[in-house]
Amino acid sequence: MTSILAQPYDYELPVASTLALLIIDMQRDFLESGGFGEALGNDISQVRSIIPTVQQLLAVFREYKLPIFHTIECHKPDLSDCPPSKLNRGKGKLKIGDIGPMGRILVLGEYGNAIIPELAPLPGEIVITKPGKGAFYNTNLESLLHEQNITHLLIAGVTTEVCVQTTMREANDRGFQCLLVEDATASYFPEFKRSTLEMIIAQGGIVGWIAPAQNAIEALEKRV
Ligand code: TIU
Repeated sequence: MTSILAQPYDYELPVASTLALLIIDMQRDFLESGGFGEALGNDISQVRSIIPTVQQLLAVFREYKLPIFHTIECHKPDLSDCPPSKLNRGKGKLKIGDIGPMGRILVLGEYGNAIIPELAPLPGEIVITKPGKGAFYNTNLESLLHEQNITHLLIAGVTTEVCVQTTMREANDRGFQCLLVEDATASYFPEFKRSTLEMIIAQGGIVGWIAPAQNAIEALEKRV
């Protein structure tokens, strides 16, 4: 049995391939200028800093042929899956569905909605399109994970306190053992990232574990 040196205590890695990498919303809409993140008034430089670390994790999972899931936050072109509460939230100059510099904001199939080229999925890697913040809401992610007997998730992506945290809590409630890779997740607000990491591991790991990518990579190297 191998474990990842983690907080609040070591995270035990399963022996069989019941571990997957879940990369949340590393899309142009959140990481590049002219997307949804910037339309909400955010500075995108914070979130771009994790790209090399997510690339490193992705490379290790690919090398060891472990399952990889990517998610995309998006809506249908007719916005029928975007409730008014989400559509009308905020006072930005561009709303979901409006035409921005990278195409329609947060709409599936638009240039700006795609995963950034640095982390583009390869054939065989599953891409979950999700209308909510959590990756389990209105998606088939849970059944796909069960089909592959996945019980353990290493989670990365953006933003830590919104889609990543929501997804991790949803996964935790569904019985998955979740570890958030702390240097492979980012927020537009560093203080929100810090608080989220603290919340996850408080109370004996009420939501799960956190560890730096290097600890996870070292454990995976020992495991295979
Ligand atoms: N605004 C913000 O921080 N995040 C989102 O709207 N979606 C995700 O976190 N992916």
